[in-house]
Amino acid sequence: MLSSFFEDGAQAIRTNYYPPCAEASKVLGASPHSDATGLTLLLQVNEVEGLQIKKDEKWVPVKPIPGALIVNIGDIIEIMSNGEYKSIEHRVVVNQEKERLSLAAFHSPKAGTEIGPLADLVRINKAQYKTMSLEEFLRLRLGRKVQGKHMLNQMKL
Ligand SMILES: O=C(O)CCC(=O)C(=O)O
Repeated sequence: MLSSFFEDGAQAIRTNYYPPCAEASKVLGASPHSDATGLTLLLQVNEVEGLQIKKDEKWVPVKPIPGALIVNIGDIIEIMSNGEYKSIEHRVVVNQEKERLSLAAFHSPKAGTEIGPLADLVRINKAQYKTMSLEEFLRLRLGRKVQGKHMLNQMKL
């Protein structure tokens, strides 16, 4: 079962601060990427808009809702679910007048986990992704420029 890989897994928390920018239309706060995690929980702390998700090849803003957590599917869930659940590509735009704060909690499986389509799923459908250790997956990911879903696409068979 998918959840069992995340028992005793790791949680990493990052605070993001985006200062106001006079040239807001010319820059990005965060480049397009999907998270190299299982699930990410994200809080748009001071309720300033900025997060956008890619849907049908268009960037769609995610309006902050006070106190609401956004749940983003990461690449590890896409791979383990053999593509049944897709990781979400997202980016952050900045605001001309207002600063923005967000808090992201990234959840990964325990060390030593094999990252690949779950055995039960590949009995039904052909594996769509390569399998490698979590450590190798993270080494590959961290050694590359963040560029949309590029790294995940390279794991496709
Ligand atoms: O600031 C946000 O809303 C998103 C942050 C993000 O994508 C990240 O920390 O990886």
